Amino acid sequence: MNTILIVGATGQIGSELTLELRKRYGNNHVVAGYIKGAEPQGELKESGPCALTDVTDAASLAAAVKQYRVDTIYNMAALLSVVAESKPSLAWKIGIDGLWNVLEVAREHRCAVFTPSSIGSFGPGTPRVETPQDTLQRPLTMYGVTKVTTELLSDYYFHKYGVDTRSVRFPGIISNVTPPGGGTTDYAVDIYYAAVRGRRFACPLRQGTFLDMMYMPDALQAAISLMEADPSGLLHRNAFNVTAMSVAPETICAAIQKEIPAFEMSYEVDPLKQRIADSWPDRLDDSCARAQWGWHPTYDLPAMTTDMLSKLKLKLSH
Ligand code: VAH
Repeated sequence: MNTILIVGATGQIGSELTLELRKRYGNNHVVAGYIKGAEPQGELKESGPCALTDVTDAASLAAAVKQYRVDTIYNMAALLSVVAESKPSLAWKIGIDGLWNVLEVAREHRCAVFTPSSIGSFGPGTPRVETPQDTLQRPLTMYGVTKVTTELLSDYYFHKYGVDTRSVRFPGIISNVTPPGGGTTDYAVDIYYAAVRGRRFACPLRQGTFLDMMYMPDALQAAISLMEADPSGLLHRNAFNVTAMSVAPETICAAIQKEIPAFEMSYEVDPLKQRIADSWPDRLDDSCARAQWGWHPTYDLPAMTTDMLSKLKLKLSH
């Protein structure tokens, strides 16, 4: 077996994905790609090889692929939805010019490529409940525009050049390890930190704002399972709907209060986050992922809440 390169290995998903892949494939088979100013630290740095790979610099990608005989690239470099609205040009540069570089290197060096899409690839015209695998995608955000383009460009490289590209539409991802990185769904992480710190939480999304969410262990499992799947069963490739739960601020709050009855929440709506969230679906239909490569989540809201609270209590105690 050759080697896996994670581009953006110090990001919210990339940092945990790198460690999980090292556990499964062996430390020396998984290279943590990073950019200047975001060097790997601690276990990420000590546990395996690291390489300077800027997704906007094709030569740095090609050098790492050649040096480590990479045959699979997880391209995790992106600006998230809220940040991308303030830096649309940079979001396109990283998300699409960067993807072009990754796909070209993959074409030349025969690498498989995973590049996540998102529920952000849908827009207000998309059916909100049981959102189909194949449906209208007219997002209103630059983040969404980069994600629809990611899906189309990744499919193009598969059909035209045979590059083994695969992708999922991630929902909001909740982690007890890495802090959120400037997204619309960041509140679903911040609320747990507030609860463990004994603080009242001011929620930036309105009551009744349902969004798909997933606990990080399930997100890692989804990416790795898809990349390990038998390609002959993949009728879709870029990108599979995947979800674990559909939650709103009040349902997360109620789940937390079952374990911390004193926890309180108020609402201080952030207009930009609310506008973005209102353009995204309430609940995806992920039956194609379940049928074509055996996707199934492990954590529902109660299980995630119990694990988040216990892990954060430990983390914040020292
Ligand atoms: C965001 N957490 O809010 C990311 C994610 C589906 C949400 O893409 O931008």
